[in-house]
Amino acid sequence: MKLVLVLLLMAAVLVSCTVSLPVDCSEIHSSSPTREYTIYPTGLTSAVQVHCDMESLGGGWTVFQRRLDGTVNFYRAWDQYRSGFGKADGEYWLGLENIHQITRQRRYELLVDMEDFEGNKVFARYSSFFVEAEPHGYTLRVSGFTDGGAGNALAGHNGMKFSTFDKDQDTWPKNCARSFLGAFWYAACHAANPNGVYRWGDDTALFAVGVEWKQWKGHNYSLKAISMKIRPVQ
Ligand SMILES: [Ca+2]
Repeated sequence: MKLVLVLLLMAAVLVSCTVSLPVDCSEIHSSSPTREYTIYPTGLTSAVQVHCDMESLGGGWTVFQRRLDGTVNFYRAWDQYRSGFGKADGEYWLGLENIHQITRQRRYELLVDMEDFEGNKVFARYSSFFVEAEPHGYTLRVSGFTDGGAGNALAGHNGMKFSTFDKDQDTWPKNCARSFLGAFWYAACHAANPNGVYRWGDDTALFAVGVEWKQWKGHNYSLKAISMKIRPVQ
């Protein structure tokens, strides 16, 4: 009898722990600092480290893409973009499956923060962001643009499937990922190339291969920093 009670108590504790596991950064206490946290997109066995932005526009943002110093190679294959790579305290990609699993649960908004090498900072905000399941090519659904000075570089990427150099799902006869040295929801091909080559500002040697947001700095300026982050819509 005593053993049964102990087991029941343990089960209750386990259930309450499971219930309180954060799915994303919005479920981590709002007074917590901006840093790395563990989230659980699909329950107990799905732990993954992310950078939580607890400051921008009220905080609670889960960063799924981050460039800041060129230390991580982003020219990677499909499997890597599917499952994620890099480190949560530096440059990283959270992974398409995680992004899909998080955004399928509730309605999310997207914030894209960026900075050039002169210290200027702008952003683009979208009131709706969703990534479809893998059988649908992890198609991007983004809308409801608000301009924070960056311009709307994602307009032409809405409705596109994700492409890597070894998985061409773009709408161009050639391979966008190979030609522009990144991986993204390419069309034919891009106005935003956040996973392109980190190349320290102005560079015209190779066309449109840098970390770019065309509507702000054009196709030959590679940004110093960019981060893409999501938060449930209240
Ligand atoms: Ca193609």
